[in-house]
Amino acid sequence: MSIRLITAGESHGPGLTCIVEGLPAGLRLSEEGLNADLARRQLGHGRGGRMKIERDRAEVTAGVRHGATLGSPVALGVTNRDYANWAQRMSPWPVEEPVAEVHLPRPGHADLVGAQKYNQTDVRNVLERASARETAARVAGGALCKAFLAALGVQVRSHVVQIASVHAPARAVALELEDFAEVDASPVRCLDAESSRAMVAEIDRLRKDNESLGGVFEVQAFGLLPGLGSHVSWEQRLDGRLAMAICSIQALKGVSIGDGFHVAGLPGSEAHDEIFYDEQRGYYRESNRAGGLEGGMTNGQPLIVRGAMKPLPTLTKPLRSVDTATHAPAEALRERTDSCTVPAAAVVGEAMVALVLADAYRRKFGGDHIDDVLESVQAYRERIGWRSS
Ligand code: EPS
Repeated sequence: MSIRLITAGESHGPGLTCIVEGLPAGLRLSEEGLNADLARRQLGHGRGGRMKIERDRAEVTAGVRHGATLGSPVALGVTNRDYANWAQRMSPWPVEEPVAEVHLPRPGHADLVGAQKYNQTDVRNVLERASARETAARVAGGALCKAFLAALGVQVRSHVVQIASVHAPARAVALELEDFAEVDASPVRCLDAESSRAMVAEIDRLRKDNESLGGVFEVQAFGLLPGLGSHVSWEQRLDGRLAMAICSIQALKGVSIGDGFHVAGLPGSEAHDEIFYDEQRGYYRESNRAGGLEGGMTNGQPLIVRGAMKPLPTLTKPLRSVDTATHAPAEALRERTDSCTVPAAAVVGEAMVALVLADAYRRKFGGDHIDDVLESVQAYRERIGWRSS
C-alpha cells in the first residue's frame, strides 16, 4: 500500500490535474480544507501579475462522495483562468493564425536542455510544463495527504527563514505547533517580525533593480510516530524520500534535515540527541539536531526539513543567451514573472512533505478504510509504549 501523486498541465494551458491514488476509504474531507492551501500558495510578497488573474480552486471529479473518500483514485482539477488570454497560443488543436515560436532560452531554466532532449524548436513546448504553475496541482493533492495525516494526529507547517541575504535569527527554543498560528499573516511567511520587514524591503529593493530572489524555507511535522520509513533499504529511508520530494520543487537546489549542514562541522559529541527515559514520558530527547529522523526513520520528534531555492531564472533584465534558431548571441526570454516565490514554495514544501509522510503511513499501516488504519496505528502505539501526542 502506497500513495502516488501525479500531475498534468501546462502553465498557460486550460488547466492542471492532480490524481492521488492510495488513500483509504472513509476519510472525511472539506471543500474549504481542500482549497485553503491553494489560496495560501498564491500569496507572498514578490509575486507577479499572474496571481492577480488566478483564483485557484480544486474541483473534485473522482474518488470522493458526500465529503468522504471512496478508496479509489481522487482526481482534482484546477482551472488556469489565464488560459483565456492564451487560447490561441496554447490550443490543444491546430489554429489558423501562425503562433510565434520562442527561441531565447533562459539560463537556469529547463528551456535549452528541454528543447534539445525533446526535439523541440519552440522552447514554449518545454517551459510551459517546467513552470512552477504545476505546483498548484501538487498543493491540491497535498491537501488530501494533509487530511489523511490530520486524521492520524499529524500536522505539517512551514515558515521562511531566509530571503536573499536576509536571515531570520536562529531560535533558542524549538518551535511548537502553536508557534505557526500567525505565520500566514507575515507577507513573507516569516515568524520573526523584524526579519519579515527586512525581507519585504529586500524584495522591493532588488525588484526595482530587475533582480529575482531566492531563499530558504523550513517545513516541520508534528505528531509523528517513531518508525516511519526504514533503515533496511536505501529507497525506504525517509530522509532520502524527503530530500527527493523537496528538491523536486521547481528552483530548489538544496535540502537539509535537522541541523543538516551545520552538524557536519561539529564534533560528534555535540551532533546527536541523547536518549533519556522516564515512566511518564517513555523515551525522550532534550534536543532535536537530527530533525526527527534517525537511520532513515522518524524517531517521534518533530520532523524538520529545509529547502534552499535559487533566485528565479526569469529576469526582467535578461542574461546573455543564444537564439536557438540562428545561434546568434541574444538576450534570454523576457516574460512577466514573479521576483520572489520562497513563501509560496514553503507551502509547496508542506504538500511534498505531507505526501511523503502520508505514503510512509500507508506503507507501514495499510488498511482499506481509515478506521482500519487507526486501529493498526493504535496497536503499534501500544506495542512500542508510545506515550506522546
Ligand atoms: C512561472 C512564471 C509566472 C509565475 C508562474 C511560474 O507565470 P506567468 O509566466 O504566467 O507570469 O506566476 O507561477 C504560477 C503561475 C503559479 O501559479 O505559481 C515560471 O516560469 O515558472
